[in-house]
Amino acid sequence: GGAMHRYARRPEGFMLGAADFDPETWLLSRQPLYTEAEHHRWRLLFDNQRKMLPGRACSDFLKGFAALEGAMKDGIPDFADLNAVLEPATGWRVVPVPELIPDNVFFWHLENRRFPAGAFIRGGKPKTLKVRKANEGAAPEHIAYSQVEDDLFYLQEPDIFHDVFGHVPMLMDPFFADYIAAYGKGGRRAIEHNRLKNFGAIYWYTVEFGLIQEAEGLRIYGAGILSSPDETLFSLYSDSPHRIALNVDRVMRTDYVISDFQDTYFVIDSFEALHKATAGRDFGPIYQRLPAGFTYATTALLDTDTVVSAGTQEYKFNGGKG
Ligand code: HBI
Ligand code: FE
Repeated sequence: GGAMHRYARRPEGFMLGAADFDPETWLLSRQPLYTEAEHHRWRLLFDNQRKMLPGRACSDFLKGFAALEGAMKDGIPDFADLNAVLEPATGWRVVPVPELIPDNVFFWHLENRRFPAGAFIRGGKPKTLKVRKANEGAAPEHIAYSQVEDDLFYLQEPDIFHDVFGHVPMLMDPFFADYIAAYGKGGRRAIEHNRLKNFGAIYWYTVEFGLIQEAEGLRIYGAGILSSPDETLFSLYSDSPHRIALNVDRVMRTDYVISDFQDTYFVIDSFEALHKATAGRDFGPIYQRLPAGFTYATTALLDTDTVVSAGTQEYKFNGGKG
């Protein structure tokens, strides 16, 4: 069927048979055997991104990362090793899927504390490594921001590096673990109300691209940022994007950028507050009032926004991808 066709499309590593894929749950019964080249690609990504974390990732990410690092540093992780650490901490497990899975299946796994992680690793060449080296230790105003297609460090779609390095450390945090499970539960209702796009924007601007204000300064918790060295710098240091205090109702009305740096980042004060703002809240009445689709552009600043820093939008107006 269609699913098997998509599954068979993966070039490397997927030497599994049809019996290893469940079309109901979209789960692979096991991870594929990875080639040495794939393990090498992981180590390249891992060693580079690990150096980006101190002073930039939020304290809860660093705590979760420290607990998991032993299972992640020597190549593509075995999910059994990750789960041996993760499951006792928050009841979550990482489970392998062949690629992007349908929304309803994705939400159902989250609700049941299973994080579906792409079992494949991205391709591409590390061709902007030179630019990245020059950026290391450079003052914020001298950092070169660019996104290059076919770059190993540029995320094309959620692969194992994004899903595991970016998402799993935060699942070690009890409040955040509850937040994502609650998000999965809310997904079903969003689909029933035909407001999935609006609901998806919450995930996008928190789980994927969220910033948090800590006592020491602005820090990152979003997995989309923390699995990208370039956006790690851009999100914290660039003058271009807006940084706005998170307001869930506002976020649900806001468009987002899929394949380049964000034009706006939303900032939270704590994961407890984030959990409170969403969990247990009945979005039904809000959905009734929400227009289908988005009201606000990615670059919008509203009178009602609590602005952390207003951006120049220079990156956007220069055409984005460098
Ligand atoms: N599938 N594997 C995978 N990973 C995701 O992040 C994902 C998905 N399917 C749907 C989906 N995300 C969206 O529903 C959410 O981003 C809102
Ligand atoms: Fe993600």
